[in-house]
Amino acid sequence: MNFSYLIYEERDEVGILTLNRPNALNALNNEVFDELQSFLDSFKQSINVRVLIITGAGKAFVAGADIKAFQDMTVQGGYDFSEKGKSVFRNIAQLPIPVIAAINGFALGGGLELALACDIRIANKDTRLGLPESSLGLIPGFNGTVEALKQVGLGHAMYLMMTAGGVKATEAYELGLVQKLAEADQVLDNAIDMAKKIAKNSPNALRLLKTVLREGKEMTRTDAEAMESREFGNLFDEKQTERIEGVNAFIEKRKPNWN
Ligand code: CO8
Repeated sequence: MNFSYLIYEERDEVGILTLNRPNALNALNNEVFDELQSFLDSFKQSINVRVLIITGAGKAFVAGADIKAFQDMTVQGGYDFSEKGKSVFRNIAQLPIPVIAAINGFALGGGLELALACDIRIANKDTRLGLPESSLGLIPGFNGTVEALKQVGLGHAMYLMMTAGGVKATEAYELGLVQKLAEADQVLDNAIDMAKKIAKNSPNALRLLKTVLREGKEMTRTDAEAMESREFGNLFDEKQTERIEGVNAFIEKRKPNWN
């Protein structure tokens, strides 16, 4: 597929999707969302990698939604743009393989919201992350309020959105917004190393972990516990070949072969 704003490559079992609009710090506009959705549509139909990494070209991961598009936006246009972004981010979150955000540079506004739609975040230790919408008279619109609340709690979410200036990656790490820090020029390499480590594990278990963790965070504790027991039990169905292979490989002192 030919894209104007995306570059996709595969390195063995790892897919790398790069947002490539560096002159606008990879800001998200309608065209970028359309391309992301087209990519996801074709990717979902023929996933032949185990882990997807999303990163940005140039000095930013993504510096937010395209602010220039807000000048003439209508009420309906704002709502539609918000829903469009959410739909794309939901499709990223629901991919059946792990998705790592390799935050090479600024992850602001919609950029941090994109990172929060991924499963794990690795950030350049020298960059800044934040939700600066209130400085523009806006609030987050791609699930930032919902995701930040879930991931860092009410006080930290208020702090991030009300101060608006963003935080250093080191502070974002302390808040739990990112899971790992890397030297500026090592972010992608670190993400690939992590992806390879993840790719050694059962694809079925990884898919199930996404479901149980993502759905579990929206449930009551009782329901989440029940779902975990149910899914754990289901792994002992005789058709669960990866569970059989994983356990046998351990007992036979060899590496599992998930294929
Ligand atoms: N939108 C459009 N263009 C952008 C954006 C953006 N978000 N960010 C940067 N650019 C452009 C700049 O305008 C500039 O373009 P030009 O060269 O044509 O003037 C180019 O990218 C380079 O940027 P800078 O010269 O500003 O680079 P600096 O290194 O000096 O600064 C910053 C980098 C600090 C990241 C700075 O660019 C900045 O503050 N950017 C805006 C960050 C921001 O406020 N992001 C939040 C946007 S709002 C949002 O994301 C809402 C999401 C929810 C939407 C809901 C739908 C309705």
